[in-house]
Amino acid sequence: MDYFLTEEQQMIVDIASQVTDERIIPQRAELDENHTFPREILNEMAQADLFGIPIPEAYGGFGGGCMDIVLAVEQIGRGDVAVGTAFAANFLGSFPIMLSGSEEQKNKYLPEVASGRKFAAFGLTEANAGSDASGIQTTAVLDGDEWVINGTKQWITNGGEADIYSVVAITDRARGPRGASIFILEKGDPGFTFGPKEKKMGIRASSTTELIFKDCRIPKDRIVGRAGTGFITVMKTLDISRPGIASLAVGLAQGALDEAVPYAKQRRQFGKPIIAFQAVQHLLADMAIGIESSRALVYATARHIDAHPKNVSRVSAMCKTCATDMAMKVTTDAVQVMGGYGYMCDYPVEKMMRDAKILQIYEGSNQIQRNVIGQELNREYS
Ligand code: COS
Repeated sequence: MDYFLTEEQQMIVDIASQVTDERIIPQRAELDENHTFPREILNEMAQADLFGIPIPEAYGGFGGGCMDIVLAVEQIGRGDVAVGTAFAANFLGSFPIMLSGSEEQKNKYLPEVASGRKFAAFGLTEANAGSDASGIQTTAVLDGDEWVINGTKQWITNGGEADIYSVVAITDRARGPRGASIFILEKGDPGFTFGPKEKKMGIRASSTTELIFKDCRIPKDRIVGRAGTGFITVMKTLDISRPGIASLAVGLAQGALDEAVPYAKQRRQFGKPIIAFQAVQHLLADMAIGIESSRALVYATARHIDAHPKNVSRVSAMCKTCATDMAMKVTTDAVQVMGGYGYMCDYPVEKMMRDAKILQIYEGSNQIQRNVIGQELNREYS
């Protein structure tokens, strides 16, 4: 389908697609098997200027919008959701600085991310605060000219690999969500260490660790925005980041269809290729319908966010939920089309099915997304 991309957008697609076909797809099985962080590939993506996509031009980026991000991320996701996750987490970690950071913070950190010299990450989740994001326990206390941070963040993408971390901590517990603040942590800050790499069902090449803060002292000016505004910045960050997860899902599902159709054409049973059987054709047709409808929604959402960046929670939640549920179904059906071969690690679809699951969970479970949508509907029709 023609989505009327601009010349620049088509260029983003072409560059991301080339990295995917030439570098990611040939290596993805090995990266997954060995749980290897794809630093080399990410460095190449940085050299191709993909890291600068959403960073404003004033800070060394391309000044692109949500639509530009989803186009790049979709292509990377077509190759490997683990690489796509490691890539997109740089934007998740940078959005708080872009949205609420000081001029000094933007000048110091954003050019490093845009060039890919430094990787970024986002630290919100804790052992007892996942969906209940405002229930975090990590604290930050001002002591003279320094903040002292204590607590542990869990399941942080790019943990240990990133250099710059946007971390959420409580500065005033009595104020609930209005008592949370965001801080910029740098790898190497005293009292800041990492847990071991988690072993995961899927996206094994991406790094997931704890961030551990024990009397970690950072300069006073590392707070992002005013104290107490952190939760709102977190919510705004997730609103603009979730379409990226949706586009990973669209890419992943496209990758699964790209495996399933050629297989169905060459696999012969009962004297003919299995694609000649209507049962298989219908599975493939439903996969194609799901992918194209999700892609259309993701692009429409991204364009809406670029045109109207305020109050985008509902559209963002809708596209994340729709596309990631679709990707789970499409990758499961790709395994079904390929039968016993699909279940074997020799073919990529079993990995795709494992990778799909996290998309329904991270950056807000799809149940939380439905809450956000439902609550807005409740307000709209009151
Ligand atoms: N944009 C701006 N402000 C927002 C917002 C948004 N999208 N969503 C909520 N807020 C504001 C609210 O208006 C409220 O402000 P006031 O204090 O002025 O009333 C404040 O934030 C708290 O909102 P709410 O009461 O809805 O917060 P809850 O604690 O009930 O949180 C949700 C509910 C669902 C919003 C939240 O817990 C959530 O998104 N959870 C999922 C978190 C997540 O994605 N985790 C995964 C992270 S991995 S990267």
